[in-house]
Amino acid sequence: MPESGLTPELMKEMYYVMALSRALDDRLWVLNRQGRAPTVYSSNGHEATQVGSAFALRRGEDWIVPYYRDMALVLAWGMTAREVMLHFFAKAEDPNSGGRQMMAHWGSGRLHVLSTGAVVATQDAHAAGLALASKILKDGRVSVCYFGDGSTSQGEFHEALNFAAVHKLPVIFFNENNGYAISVPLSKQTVVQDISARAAAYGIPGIMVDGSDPVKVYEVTKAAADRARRGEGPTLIEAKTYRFVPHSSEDDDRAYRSREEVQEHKKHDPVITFAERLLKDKILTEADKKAMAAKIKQVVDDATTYADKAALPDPSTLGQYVYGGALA
Ligand SMILES: Cc1ncc(C[n+]2csc(CCOP(=O)(O)OP(=O)(O)O)c2C)c(N)n1
Repeated sequence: MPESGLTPELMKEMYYVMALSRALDDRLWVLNRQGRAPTVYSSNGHEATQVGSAFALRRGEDWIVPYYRDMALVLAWGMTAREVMLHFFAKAEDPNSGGRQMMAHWGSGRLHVLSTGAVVATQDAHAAGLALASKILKDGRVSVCYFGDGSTSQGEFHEALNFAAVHKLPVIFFNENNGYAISVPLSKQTVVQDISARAAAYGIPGIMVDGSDPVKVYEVTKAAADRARRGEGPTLIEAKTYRFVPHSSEDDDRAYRSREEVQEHKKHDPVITFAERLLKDKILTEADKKAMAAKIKQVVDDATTYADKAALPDPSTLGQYVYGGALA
């Protein structure tokens, strides 16, 4: 067992969440193409990055500040498949926003998921603010915000890192670097190709990690969370990852990246490679894997049927939750 405390049981659970997220994601694309679900934003390809980091934190107790790419993250954090589907169908029972927010804009008071802002990088400043509150309240919580590589060109990214570093706030800035901001490659965003290098400008650690390996992601996140809880301040983590599908269901990625490039990355598909590793290490058996796949199919079917049949928000409630009235 690694020093970080990652047990075989937890690794199995990690794999289950990664595979569940992928299956839900696949279903969402089908529903979208059938005209039944609006826009899909995928965590497809980012599962190891998101699940590995979530498992290293106090799930449901610390704060996460996600962005639209983070379905596997919120599933690992405790959101159910039904809740995810209710959100994508914009139903009244959706715990994220009661069907009011854009698709994949997560939020849960119950689980300590800060409501997602659609303007990229604003979540970095929100996370610094949450961490300032934790420091004042001495509640021992760490705030972790997640964001793409493109968003680091925004001023808020730099402002948040600087403020958090100056005040030694218990926050982790977690970059999911998939090399693109929709059609814009990282090389057109910045000449510095490693986002983690930017940490030096703010005097905080910048850690780069292979985002296709959930165990490595777990370990660096755990170290950053321990450092934050010791009062030593923020860490910038950069997980190198890749999205296997277009930016969203409204995008056609054939316009800006070759099929060969996508296929090359798929050789390191984290859902497949992690299963292979667990089988090789005898943490998972073929029978376990088969049983998990059957359970996942049943969970995804149940979530789809449940959300499909659920009621739409009552138009008379339109003004609720705009400036107050916490959701679940
Ligand atoms: C300030 C701002 N500019 C533009 C947009 C439109 N937009 C939404 S997602 C996105 C791409 C962001 O890419 P990146 O941060 O790399 O994350 P990824 O989607 O690749 O995970 C853009 C430009 C926005 N939401 N906010």
